[in-house]
Amino acid sequence: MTARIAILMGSDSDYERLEPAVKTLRDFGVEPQVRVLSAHRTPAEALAFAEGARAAGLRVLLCAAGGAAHLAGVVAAHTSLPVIGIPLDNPPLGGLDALLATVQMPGGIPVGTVGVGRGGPVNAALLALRILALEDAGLASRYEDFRAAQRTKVLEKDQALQERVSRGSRG
Ligand code: RP5
Repeated sequence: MTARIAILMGSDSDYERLEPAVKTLRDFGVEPQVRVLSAHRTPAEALAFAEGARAAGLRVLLCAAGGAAHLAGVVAAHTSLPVIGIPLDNPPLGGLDALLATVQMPGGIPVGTVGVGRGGPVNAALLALRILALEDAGLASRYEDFRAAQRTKVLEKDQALQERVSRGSRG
């Protein structure tokens, strides 16, 4: 089946932090295309990918990079598909450099940017799913199930924590 979501990363060293995004998409039955494409090291290939993405059937592009993270911006400059940037928390600046490079796009070339750290890749995947769900009723319904399950899980944790604290107060 043609992939609707691509996860692009600047280096294979980024992949470990992006596995939760792949897992999140798979949990919804959406298989992503996953590629290493660097704005700096393979600029011609990154550009060709971005230019061909819509015709290839892709609908949302997730672009992750650390350091001087130009991948999302360069890809967004060469496609009109929605691009979500995932700044990665590389040393020595802990992702601040990647965050600023990804989020501070010039007006006219939008890149939706998720947070640095553990939640970022998962939120990028969830945001991409929300976009696809606009025109996919089955996916929209699975997304509502996910929200309901998440709510139940948090309510259970709240209950468990209240019981734990009240046991502690009884000494
Ligand atoms: C960025 O440079 C990549 O996205 C990666 O986060 C960083 C370092 O890459 P490697 O030196 O580990 O290949 O383009």
